[in-house]
Amino acid sequence: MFSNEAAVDVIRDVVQEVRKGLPFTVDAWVLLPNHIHAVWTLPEGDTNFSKRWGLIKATFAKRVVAVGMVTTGESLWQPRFWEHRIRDERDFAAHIEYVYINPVKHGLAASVVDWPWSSFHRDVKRGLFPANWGSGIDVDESRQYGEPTDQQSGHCPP
Ligand code: NI
Repeated sequence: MFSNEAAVDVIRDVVQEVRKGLPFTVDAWVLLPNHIHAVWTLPEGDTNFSKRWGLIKATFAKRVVAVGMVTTGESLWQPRFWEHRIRDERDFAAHIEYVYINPVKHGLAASVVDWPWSSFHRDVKRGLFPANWGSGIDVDESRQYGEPTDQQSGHCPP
């Protein structure tokens, strides 16, 4: 789905809209053809991650149908998501790095900077990462990051 440039614009708009009603900070996110990885910070005392994600999914589905990109919003999304609460600064940094290196891990880009649909570019502008970041960095495969399994991947229409 997110290999489609128009769909990328829609999801970006929808996230902005949802954030107006239910604030959260997008610390990092990456859009991949059949899944998304994101690190969010919710307001103090608010842990309602699922409500936000549900609203994003529902609004996105309605929107892409409305603009005629698809005929039905059903089955646009895998009916699962994986959620992990960040434990500390180190865990936070590890997850952000995992998000940014993901297109390389999935074989979709040769280097992190080559993947356009990532907040990595924003963070480079902010001086948080060098533009050439990611070469020589190994993903810790022993950790669980909620990647879709083979059976689940490809569920979304291309
Ligand atoms: Ni992934």
